[in-house]
Amino acid sequence: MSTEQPQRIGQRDDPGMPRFAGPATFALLPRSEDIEHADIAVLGIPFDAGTSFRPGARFGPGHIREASRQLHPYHQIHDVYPFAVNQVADAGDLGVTPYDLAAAVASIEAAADRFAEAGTTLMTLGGDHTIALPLLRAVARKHGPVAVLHFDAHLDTWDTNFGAPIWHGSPFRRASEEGLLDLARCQHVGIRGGVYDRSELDDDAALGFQIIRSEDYQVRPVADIVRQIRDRLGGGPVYISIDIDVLDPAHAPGTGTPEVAGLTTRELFTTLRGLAGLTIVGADVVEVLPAYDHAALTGLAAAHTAWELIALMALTPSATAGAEAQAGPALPHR
Ligand SMILES: [Mn+2]
Repeated sequence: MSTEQPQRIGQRDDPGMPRFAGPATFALLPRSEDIEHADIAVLGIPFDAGTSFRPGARFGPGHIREASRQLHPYHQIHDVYPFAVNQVADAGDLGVTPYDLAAAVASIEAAADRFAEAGTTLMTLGGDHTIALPLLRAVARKHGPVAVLHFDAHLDTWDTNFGAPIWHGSPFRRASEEGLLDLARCQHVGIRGGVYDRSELDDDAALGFQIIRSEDYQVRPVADIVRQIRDRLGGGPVYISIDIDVLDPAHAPGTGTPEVAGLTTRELFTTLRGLAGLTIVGADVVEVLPAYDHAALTGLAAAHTAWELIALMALTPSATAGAEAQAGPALPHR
């Protein structure tokens, strides 16, 4: 255990600039070029060429950043200052071609490799769900096969669509086939709608996933669901992928393939808050479409979801946790 902790640079602290003004980095955190090293980088991937229904997730990262201005430094449920435990920075958007899906996926994978080599964990803002595949390739290259905790209305273990093997409905099938996943430890949460045939559920199980349906939240206590998830994930590395359409359209209307009868933001957050202590090696929040959003509901849900994930990363055993997790914020904030 090291006793010397580097000084973290936290959220913007300018008494002359209210939080609703000025450039919207994620949570008003420093840009990655303004710091020496990021333990966690918030990276936007404005890519939606893999979408099957409504397009527009390419505009998700900017929308989520705008909605993240009200994020504060202290997490009152976990009693932790996430930006003091880890140096978190906004790495901006990754420039990827909108015209060549294979090239885009390759450049996402290469970028994710660079972050992994630098010892930076990615908190990615999508973008459509296709991006989970190249992100998982990089994570598995570093950590070996990982558990995926996948919040979504849909399985996303489908095969091809219009003959295309890589699209936003297939990332976890491809990841499973490529050996990126620990097949005994993957978990869907919030599944409903969008199944063509019962055989898809058999395929999904063979690909390594267990299902907790949206319906479960109506009939089971959340604490019981959390226990099941923790039992499934065990102690190894976990990648958390959150399709914002896991939420009911009442809570997240701005998304590509909305499905009714979904989770509330409170159910999602209570579930996430039950996951302290997992070894989280990467995460994404995807499928935010500002063009279909109202009153920034979806942007707010996504921004705060990303913050919940960053808070969980502060409680990851391998983080530079311990004393500093309970200490005050590294810098003044407002
Ligand atoms: Mn999805």
